[in-house]
Amino acid sequence: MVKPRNIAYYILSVTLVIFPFMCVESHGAEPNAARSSHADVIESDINNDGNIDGWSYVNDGYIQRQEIDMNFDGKIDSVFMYENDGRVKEEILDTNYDGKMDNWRYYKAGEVIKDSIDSDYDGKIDVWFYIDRGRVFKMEEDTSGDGSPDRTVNY
Ligand SMILES: [Ca+2]
Ligand SMILES: [Ca+2]
Ligand SMILES: [Ca+2]
Ligand SMILES: [Ca+2]
Repeated sequence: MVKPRNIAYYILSVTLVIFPFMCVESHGAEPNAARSSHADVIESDINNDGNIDGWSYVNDGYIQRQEIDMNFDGKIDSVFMYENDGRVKEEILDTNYDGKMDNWRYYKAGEVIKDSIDSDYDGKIDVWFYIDRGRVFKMEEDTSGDGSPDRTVNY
């Protein structure tokens, strides 16, 4: 069972890993690339091993989507979608790096409002957290394994 306090850990872990990438990108990308007026992909080699591990999809000067191979195993494990103001809109993560996404986070005005997790990595979401201003107020859980929630906890 996933406990609510894990949320803080998840958010922290992502916040920590995303910043190095943003820094690398600002060094690696051409200065005008982010301001191009057409859809574009900026590739980044985050760990400088010669293999591309980050892709930023830019449209009309805005980064709309980033796909990152955080553990450099050749498989994308983190996808970030952005609002036009640069704030994250949605995150999709493969937290155990098994090649299957297992964590979907939705943001509103820069804050996570829903976190859907496949906690046993069987391909089906089994825990849903609902969050308001950093606080989990509801958890839903699929205890029967059919992919839809059958237990609700309000906090
Ligand atoms: Ca690399
Ligand atoms: Ca990976
Ligand atoms: Ca996974
Ligand atoms: Ca599951």
